[in-house]
Amino acid sequence: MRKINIYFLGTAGSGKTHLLGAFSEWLDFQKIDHVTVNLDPGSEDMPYSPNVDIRDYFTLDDIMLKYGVGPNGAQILGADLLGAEIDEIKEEIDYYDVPYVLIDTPGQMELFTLRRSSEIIINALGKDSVAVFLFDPVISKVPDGFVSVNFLMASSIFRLKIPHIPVLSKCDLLGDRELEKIRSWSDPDSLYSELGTGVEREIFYVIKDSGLIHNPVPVSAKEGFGMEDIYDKIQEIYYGGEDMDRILY
Ligand SMILES: Nc1nc2c(ncn2[C@@H]2O[C@H](COP(=O)(O)OP(=O)(O)OP(=O)(O)O)[C@@H](O)[C@H]2O)c(=O)[nH]1
Ligand SMILES: [Mg+2]
Repeated sequence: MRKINIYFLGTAGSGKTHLLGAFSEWLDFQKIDHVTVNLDPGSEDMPYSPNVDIRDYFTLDDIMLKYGVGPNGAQILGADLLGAEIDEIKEEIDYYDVPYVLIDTPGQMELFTLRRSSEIIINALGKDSVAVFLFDPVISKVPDGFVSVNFLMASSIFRLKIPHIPVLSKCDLLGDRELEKIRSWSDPDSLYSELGTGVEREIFYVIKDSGLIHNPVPVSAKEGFGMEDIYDKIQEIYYGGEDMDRILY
């Protein structure tokens, strides 16, 4: 069966783990088969029980003990060790004959996006891959924060070379007016009028010309909304006959 890998990516605490859990519940409800994979060795108190779990191989505590490093060093080593375990993880995933693989990534996104192991993982698990990229609402509700997260997503696209679906997570925390404002920023002119002068405007011209500004899909793991939108976007990307380059950039 064709498997589509769905990576949940975003800044620390943006809601990756809970969104994966909510999306998995929604798929269960729709009777759509899938498998959940946790690639975060530091994960605790998860809202779902992963079918495949990197913590069965090692945890951050194991790494700190074994290599005598602190929590930050352990995160970096953990990201690199992930790449070394990927063949066994793939074997575990392949045991399930399902169309969707939901993959939780380590807390700090740069551990996944900027280190070489991500390339090894994506290549090993298969080219039918998509990233659900979370915009943290607390960061994204101010114009320069919104632009900065767009740059982070651009860097993730640049690095991973897979289609990205931008989502605005934890939308239940935003008021209607805040949400409306964020949505209005998909129109560059509206964003321009809210940015400061100087370097902010210089950067604005870069992103306006490159088409880097994306309008994230509002979702909430807590209230369970937006799941169908994520699913529809994945269908569009993989079964809509779109040109992949156009979707990527
Ligand atoms: N109100 C609200 N809170 C949420 C939602 N999703 C996640 N949270 C909370 O946000 C915090 C972080 O959520 P996680 O899902 O652990 O985020 P993460 O990106 O996986 O975090 P790390 O892996 O630690 O970087 C937790 O306290 C969650 O309860 C949501 O949809 N609404
Ligand atoms: Mg997490």
